[in-house]
Amino acid sequence: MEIQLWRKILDPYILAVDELVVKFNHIIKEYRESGEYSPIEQVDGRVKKISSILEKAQKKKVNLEDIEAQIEDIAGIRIICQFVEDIDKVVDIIRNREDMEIKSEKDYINNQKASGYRSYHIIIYYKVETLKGPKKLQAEIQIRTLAMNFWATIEHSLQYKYKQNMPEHIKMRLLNAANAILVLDEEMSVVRSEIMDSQNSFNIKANIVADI
Ligand code: 0O2
Repeated sequence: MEIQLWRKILDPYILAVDELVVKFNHIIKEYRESGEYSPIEQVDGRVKKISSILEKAQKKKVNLEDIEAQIEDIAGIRIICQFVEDIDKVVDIIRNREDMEIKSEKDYINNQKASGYRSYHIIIYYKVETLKGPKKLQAEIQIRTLAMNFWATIEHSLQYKYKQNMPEHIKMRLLNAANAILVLDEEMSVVRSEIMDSQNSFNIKANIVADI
């Protein structure tokens, strides 16, 4: 396929990613401006590279004309949270939005992949307006903690380095690291709930003092 044709196909996806990143960043802003804790720490987005789309299409035996329907992550959004509990809140925010229609969800948080990968994936339908009119396309939203993202980033670059031939001892190390990440996220959740408890009791005491 010619590069011009690819540009035409990918242009609405670039728009979708830009819009979605703006919208999620706005959620962070709304929380922070009202003095509330934001369950979203950071948002990132990308349009899949043509070479990666072709590679995935080949792997999944998808014809060129079916690429947009079959490759769900041409548009990709990554939402990073501080704590595991925040992930459920973000999922609820997405479920309640009228501009994002959920197609499917994959819970790799409670069902860790064999590699050790953990993340929550939502495929949405999202409508963009183009010169030719509205276009409904698919986008993948990955939601994970800072710690899960650390693991996935390192593992992804190792996958890239080794392709299909990652040595067994590295796979084992990565699985060990994934377990350590799980423990780290659990520990941080305990710290979080203790901070919340002490903040609540501080607020209650402050209110009592104010009432006197
Ligand atoms: P890239 O380079 O990040 O875009 P399926 O047909 O459902 O079995 P599919 O469509 O790959 O497989 O869906 P899945 O498993 O939900 O994975 C989608 C994306 O999640 C991947 O996109 C990765 O970004 C991420 N992911 C899934 N498994 C792993 C993993 O083991 N390690 C890391 N680091 N990331 C993972 P791409 O296109 O594979 O890669």
